[in-house]
Amino acid sequence: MTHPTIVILTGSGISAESGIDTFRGAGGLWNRNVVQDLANPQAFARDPKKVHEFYNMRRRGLIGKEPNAAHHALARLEAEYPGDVLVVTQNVDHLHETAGTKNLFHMHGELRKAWCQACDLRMPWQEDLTIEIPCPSCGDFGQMRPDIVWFGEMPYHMDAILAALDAAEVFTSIGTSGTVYPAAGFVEIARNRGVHTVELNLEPSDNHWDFSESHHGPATEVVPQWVD
Ligand code: BJW
Repeated sequence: MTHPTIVILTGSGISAESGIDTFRGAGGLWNRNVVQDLANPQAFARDPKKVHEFYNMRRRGLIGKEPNAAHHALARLEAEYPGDVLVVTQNVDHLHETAGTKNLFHMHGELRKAWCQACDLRMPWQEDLTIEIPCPSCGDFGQMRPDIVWFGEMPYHMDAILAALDAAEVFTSIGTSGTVYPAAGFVEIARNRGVHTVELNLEPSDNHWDFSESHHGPATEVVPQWVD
C-alpha cells in the first residue's frame, strides 16, 4: 500500500505559542511597526540602518525560543510516517529544524542568515547586522542584508515547492492567515488538482473556503491531534 504524499505549509501562528509574534491581528508585528514600510528592498536602499534595527530586534527575539508541541508533532510525523512529508514554512525562525524536521523549505528566508549583495554569498548569522560590517567573504562594506524575502522579491525554492504541490495527495496549512502570495495560493493549486486540503488555524483564514477540512484552535492542540 502506498501512503499519500503530504505537503504542509506553516505560518507565524505555529510559532505564536513559542513566544514569537505573528504579523497580523492583535499584538501582531504589523500593528506595532509599519512592516510594509520596512520589509521591501526600496526601504533598505533608502534607510538601511532602520531596516537593520528592525531585523536585529527580531533576531535577538529568537534567543531562548524553543519549538512547541506543534513543531514537535510535525517532526514526529516526518520521522514515523511511511510516505513523504515536506514542510514549507513562511517563517523566518528556526523552530522547525530545532524540533527535528529535515525535509524543510524556508520560502521567506531565515533571520539567522545574512546575504552579501556584493558577492551573493549567504551565511549563518547570529549577531546584529549594521551598515559598517564588511562582508566576511569579499570585504565590501554596506552590502550585508538579512536573508529575508521582502515584498516584491521572489520567494525561495518556488520550482521545488510547485513540483511538490504537483505530487501532493494531502495539503495542510497551519497557522497562516492566507493573505500573502504566492503561499496563499498553494491551497487553490492543490484543490484544483483534487487534493484533500486541511486547515489548522486559530480562526478561519482568509481563504478558508478552499479547504476540504478545517480545525480551529491553538496549534499546540490541533496539530498534534491531526498528526496522531
Ligand atoms: C494561530 C495561533 C496559534 C495565531 N495557533 N494559529 C495583490 C494581490 C496579490 C499579490 C500581491 C498584491 N500586491 C502585492 C502582491 C504580492 C505580495 C503579496 O502577497 N502581498 C499581499 C500583502 C497582498 N507578495 C510578494 O511580494 C511576495 N513575492 C512575490 O509575489 O514575488 C513574485 C514576484 C516577484 C517579483 C516580480 C513579480 C512577481 C513576497 C512576499 C514576502 C513576504 N514577506 C513577509 C515579511 C518577511 C519579512 C519579515 O519577516 O519581516 O513574510 S510578509 C509576512 O507575511 C511574512 C510572513 O511569512 C507572511 C505571512 O504571514 P503569516 O505567517 O500568515 O502570519 P499572519 O500574522 O498573517 O497570520 C497568522 C495566523 O496564525 C492568523 O490567521 C492567526 O489566527 C493564526 N494564529 N496564533 C494557530 N496559537
